[in-house]
Amino acid sequence: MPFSNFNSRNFQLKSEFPTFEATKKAAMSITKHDWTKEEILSIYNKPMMDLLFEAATIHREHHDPNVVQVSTLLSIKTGGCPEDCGYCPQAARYHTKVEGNDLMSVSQVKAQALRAKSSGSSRVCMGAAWRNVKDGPEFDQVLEMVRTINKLDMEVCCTLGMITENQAHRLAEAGLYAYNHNIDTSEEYYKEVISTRGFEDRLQTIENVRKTNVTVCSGGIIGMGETIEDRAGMLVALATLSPQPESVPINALVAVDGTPLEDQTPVEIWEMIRMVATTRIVMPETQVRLSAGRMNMSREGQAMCFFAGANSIFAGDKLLTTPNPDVNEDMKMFEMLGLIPQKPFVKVSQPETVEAEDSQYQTLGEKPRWSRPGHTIERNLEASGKIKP
Ligand code: SAM
Ligand code: DTB
Ligand code: SF4
Repeated sequence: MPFSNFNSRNFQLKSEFPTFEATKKAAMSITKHDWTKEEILSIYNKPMMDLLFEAATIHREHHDPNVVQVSTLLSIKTGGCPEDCGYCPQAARYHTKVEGNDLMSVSQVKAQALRAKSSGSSRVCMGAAWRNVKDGPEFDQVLEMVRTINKLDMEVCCTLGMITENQAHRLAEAGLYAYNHNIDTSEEYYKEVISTRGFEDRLQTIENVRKTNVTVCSGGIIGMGETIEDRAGMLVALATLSPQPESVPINALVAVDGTPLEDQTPVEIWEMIRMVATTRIVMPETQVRLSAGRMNMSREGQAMCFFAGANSIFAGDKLLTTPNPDVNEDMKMFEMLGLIPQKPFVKVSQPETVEAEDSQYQTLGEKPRWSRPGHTIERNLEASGKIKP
């Protein structure tokens, strides 16, 4: 194809895009919270060199570009999840190779956290394959894990599914630093991926976390068959939250055999770079996390993501159930790029831990009515074996 015919994103019409000054002004000092889909799309679709330059400039105004926060994931309760999230290897209904495990013990978690700390992580993120948290002995055990890791002077993050306001307060009291709850994609595309819970429930959980001092970590996944408009829609939903999430993970789908999305074509690194850069521009203060999917990214690709504003990663050779680059490989990459791991509690000070016996919040044994839309998603039904293709 001759270069003169190449205009897949209509790059020739420079006046269609907001000027750099306009983008910068929007992102400077007072964080803009009224982003529209059109504004975000016009940033996402900029010529790559303009996009990179603008994102990197904004990144440098708000962060040290050579510092990257390193977090270690720990799957404290693996597999057997009742939800039908089309991307997830831990959903019980799909035929994946994930082996389910009961909740880990506090001492196992402590040992893993110490290992993570010694390998340079400042944060531990504990994930449970739950739809929502239920009050009872298992939640009490998770609270004890939070207390234990906070006492190791590491940032503690949990991702346990939907939680009530009371549960958020109990986690905060235990010393939780962050709660991860991804909106995953746009509200419109969410219905094509998950039928067992609603987008509004995700927002409600984020709102519940916001009633405490726990910071919010919420992002999503690209490469699930969504359009660029959906990616922009997801960023609108996050960037118009006030305050914006302190951390936004951008995951590239890890297509796992047996899940409904097993055949999705991997996203191009350029799409990841565009998504990271756009996230950086619309949420200048947030920690943008280059999350799942790094196994398919070259060092050069990841370096471009850091240049475009990514300033945190998950380290360790496993995410929750899927592979992630080896710690030594990441260390070499940091060395080569001159990157420094961020110390804990730089952005928000260390929360205090209140012991269980001094708690002000009681177990309420609530039975919250999280929604269950239950609409039909053909590919989810096919993958769960209810309909044979
Ligand atoms: N069960 C809880 C929940 O759904 O909130 C917490 C664990 S869940 C595995 C955490 C997040 O991991 C999901 O919201 C999703 O964004 C991400 N995730 C899960 N499977 C993934 C995959 N195959 N590729 C990329 N990201 C994935
Ligand atoms: C997030 O956004 N990505 C992480 C963390 N938050 C919990 C999880 C990625 C999971 C990838 C699939 C797996 O390993 O099971
Ligand atoms: Fe369950 Fe979370 Fe996986 Fe959905 S993403 S199936 S809720 S573990």
